[in-house]
Amino acid sequence: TDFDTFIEGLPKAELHLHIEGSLEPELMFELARRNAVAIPFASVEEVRAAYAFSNLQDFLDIYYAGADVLRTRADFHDLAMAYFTRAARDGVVHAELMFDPQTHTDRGMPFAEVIEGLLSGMRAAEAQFGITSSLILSFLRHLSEEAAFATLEMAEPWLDRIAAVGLDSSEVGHPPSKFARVFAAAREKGLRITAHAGEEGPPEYVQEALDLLKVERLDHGNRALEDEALVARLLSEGMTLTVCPLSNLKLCVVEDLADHPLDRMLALGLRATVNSDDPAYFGGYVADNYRAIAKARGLSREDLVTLARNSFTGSFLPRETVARHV
Ligand code: ES4
Ligand code: ZN
Repeated sequence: TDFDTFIEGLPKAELHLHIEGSLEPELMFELARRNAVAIPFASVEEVRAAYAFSNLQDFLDIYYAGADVLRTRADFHDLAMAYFTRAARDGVVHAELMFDPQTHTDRGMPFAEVIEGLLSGMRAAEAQFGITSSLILSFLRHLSEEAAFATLEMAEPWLDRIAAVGLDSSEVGHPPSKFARVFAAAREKGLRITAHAGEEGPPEYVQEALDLLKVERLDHGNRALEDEALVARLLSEGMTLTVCPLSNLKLCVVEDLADHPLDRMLALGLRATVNSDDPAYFGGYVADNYRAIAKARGLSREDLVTLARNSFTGSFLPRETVARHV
């Protein structure tokens, strides 16, 4: 329809995308064969059937298992290129890719292989599709502060090619306060700051992300809406929220997309954006997320333009580059 064409044609930035979460079952099988890695599935259909989650942890267990087929620099290049090829069709002109180095270094992969493969895919995507991109190194919050510090140290030779640090994985029981010192160290190295907060965790975790990690944007942030004073603070700080509608549905953060708070966020004046999170696992890329939420909540074209504009203003691009996009 016209509306779908409008969504796909809107130039947009993707700010919340776990590159490991873009591993489609087809590529998973190809890499399993290429690397002679056994996977517990007989077919692509069987893999897709296993993607039924009742919460974040359910998903994470299968997501970390899937990442085991990634073994070489070429695998990470191919993973990134597969994402960009798909994202180009959705009107993505800039993407800030989160990657989880610990998922790979803990399996014995050198940090260099992971990041050089991603950087090579990012260069190829800029040449082929004109999509610009940057990297967000995400710490796994279920692991220790010490492990996060070790990861930051591994990244040292590539700091000029990493835009920001993030915080992901199992939220409840792993509050931002656990990583306050690591984030302070990252900030001192000139890295930008984001963190997942308020996906499953309480509003207090969002507050900690602001006060202790000094986040410049908030990944998810849904549960911030439970605290009026916190909403007022997010408004006054002009905080960007990277919202992921299909992720929220698949991980049961919302029961139904019809209950999703995205338009409430926009009505409050919050700088919400729409993103795909882990598109291979949650059933859609960024335009699918725009389409699904627009239909479920009756968003107008004006709302979609606002969301796309917010994706640039909330990006870690330099001001003058943002100005060219908005
Ligand atoms: C994630 Cl949806 C989500 N939440 C937290 N951590 C993650 N890692 C990959 N996807
Ligand atoms: Zn996420």
